Amino acid sequence: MPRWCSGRNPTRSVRQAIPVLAALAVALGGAGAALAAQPQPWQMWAQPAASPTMAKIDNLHIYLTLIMVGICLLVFALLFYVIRRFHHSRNPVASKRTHNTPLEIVWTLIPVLILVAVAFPSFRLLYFMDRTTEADMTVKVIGHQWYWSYEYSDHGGIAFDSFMKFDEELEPGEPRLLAVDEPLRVPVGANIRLLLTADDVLHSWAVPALGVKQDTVPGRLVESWMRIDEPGVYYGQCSELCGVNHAFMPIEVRALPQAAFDAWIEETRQAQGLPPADDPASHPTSTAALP
Ligand SMILES: [Cu+2]
Repeated sequence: MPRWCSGRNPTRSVRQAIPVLAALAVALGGAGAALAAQPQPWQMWAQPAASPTMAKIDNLHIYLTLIMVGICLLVFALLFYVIRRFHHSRNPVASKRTHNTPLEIVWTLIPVLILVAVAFPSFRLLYFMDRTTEADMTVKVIGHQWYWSYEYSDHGGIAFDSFMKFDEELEPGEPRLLAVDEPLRVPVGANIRLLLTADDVLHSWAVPALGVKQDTVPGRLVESWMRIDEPGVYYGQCSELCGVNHAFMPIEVRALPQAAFDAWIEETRQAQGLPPADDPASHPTSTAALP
């Protein structure tokens, strides 16, 4: 028996490793398949898409990965062919050829076509993500050091701050460092225009399952949008380094059925002493006329 395995039975070691590898495979596969709107242990892929934007991002990702795999296979195949075919034992006299016009045209045209095939779906998705022309409602998102504020300008001017919950405040099942005291509540199936800004430094409002990641810039109002297809809770985090507590200003979005959302709006409006939503005075900052 060689020294490197002295005292150990290699067959037994392999047998012992099988359950560990099987558990690892289940964990990796399960993480990809689990319906989650927050990071999972051993997660390998993106969170399941919960918005049309994220579904399109997933599709583009798969498309680009296939192109990359094809290019890698071609390059490796050429590399191995050259190593073998032009080894000095098979090709003792090297070629003196300096150029080959047809070959050079081909190896210029093919990359150009690949770049065009990448550019068109990329730009189409960029414009799709950019804004919605058919917004059902508008929410203003404001980044602060180190919390978020939300304003519902179409719903009587409801506004509140959203702070991370400390460990001792967490309800059972709520994720640490992601749950907040006042989540952003939105109705399911509505096109929600997001108007984002910051009042001190750069922040970034990012929710992976919704495919939204938008820098917020002091003094500028930038636009994005989302539509959530399923009721649920979707977590995100500030994604632009903004100071010492950058890691502690998470984002929690709750998608509610329309009736539950309306009830919450009414309850919050009364709690904040705001006029009814159908009162013209309740739209002081309405953005409904935006293009
Ligand atoms: Cu930050």
